[in-house]
Amino acid sequence: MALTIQSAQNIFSNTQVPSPIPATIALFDQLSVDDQLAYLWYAYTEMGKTITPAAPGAARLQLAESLLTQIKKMPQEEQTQVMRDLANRADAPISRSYGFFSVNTKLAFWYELGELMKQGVVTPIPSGYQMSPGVQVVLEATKKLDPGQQITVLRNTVVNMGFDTSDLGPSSYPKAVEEPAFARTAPSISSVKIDGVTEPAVLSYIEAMNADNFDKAISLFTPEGALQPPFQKPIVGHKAIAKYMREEAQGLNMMPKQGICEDQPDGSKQLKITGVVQTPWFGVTVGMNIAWRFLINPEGKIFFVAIDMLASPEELLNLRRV
Ligand code: 45D
Repeated sequence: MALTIQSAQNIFSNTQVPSPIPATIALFDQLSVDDQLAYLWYAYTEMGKTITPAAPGAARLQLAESLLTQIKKMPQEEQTQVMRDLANRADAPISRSYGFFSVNTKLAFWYELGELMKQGVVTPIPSGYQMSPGVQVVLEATKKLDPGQQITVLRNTVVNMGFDTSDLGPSSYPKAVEEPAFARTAPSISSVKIDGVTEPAVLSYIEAMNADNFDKAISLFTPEGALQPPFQKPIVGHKAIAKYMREEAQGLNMMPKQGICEDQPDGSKQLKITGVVQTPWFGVTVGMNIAWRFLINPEGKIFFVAIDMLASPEELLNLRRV
């Protein structure tokens, strides 16, 4: 029987625990725009007491510079309007330019805006703002998340802001810009060991990803293979996966710890591996507990891999089907 992405998505589904991240984002989505901006500012500054992202380098900031320069020159009410437009995904000039940014440029933009807010150059919260009780509810839900989950919520809100440019024709795209590379915080481990797993495709995948060798990682996939990032639809085919990895998987430090491998009658294998991933934005200070669910075809190629955020550290050991 031919492997399908749809059935691959469900492997090990009965070992999965629902993550509290989508529930938190759903609460956030219900807030009014001003409440959303206030929530984000409080959540970001609260989180900043224990963990702060690494400052983006000058090269990355440069990609956001023209927008930041415009915002700095604006009177307070206009600055607030820009942020409302971003949160509303409005079709306004700055919100539209932002919509074309890569994930990491969006994060760098907000990082710098946050610095300007701390310096008093940009206003964090609309003047005369009155907090509604809903903000407190989302803040309380956020406090219960671990740091890896908190930065995922923030990243998600940053990614979703700005005008949605995905439906615009290619003729409206600005010229693609070369993204600067992340400096690696830790030397990549050259021989990966995962308790319970010897599958060569999986070990080679982790090794390649830890060296940002995306060509090597892609070569391990079948041509119609797919990669499903947390809370997203599968990304299908070598070209699309390569583009995604170059934009979003650079500088990650992947530390798989243990896994199980189940041989299927058709010669394919299903593996679930749990471990910790660090993002170059936070380095060793934040570990994200994740699972990889691999479907390896009978020829030893990756047909499918899903990356899931785990609900809790206990889930790291939750490999068996019940
Ligand atoms: O005033 O095997 C706000 C894949 C607004 C690849 C702000 C992967 C208000 C395959 C925005 C709040 C990539 C899928 C200010 C593995 C406001 C693979 C500023 C997994 C000032 C394993 C906010 C990778 C700021 C994973 C500056 C799981 C926020 C990667 C900054 C996860 C937030 C990476 C930052 C994550 C968040 C990175 C920098 C979750 C970064 C998060």
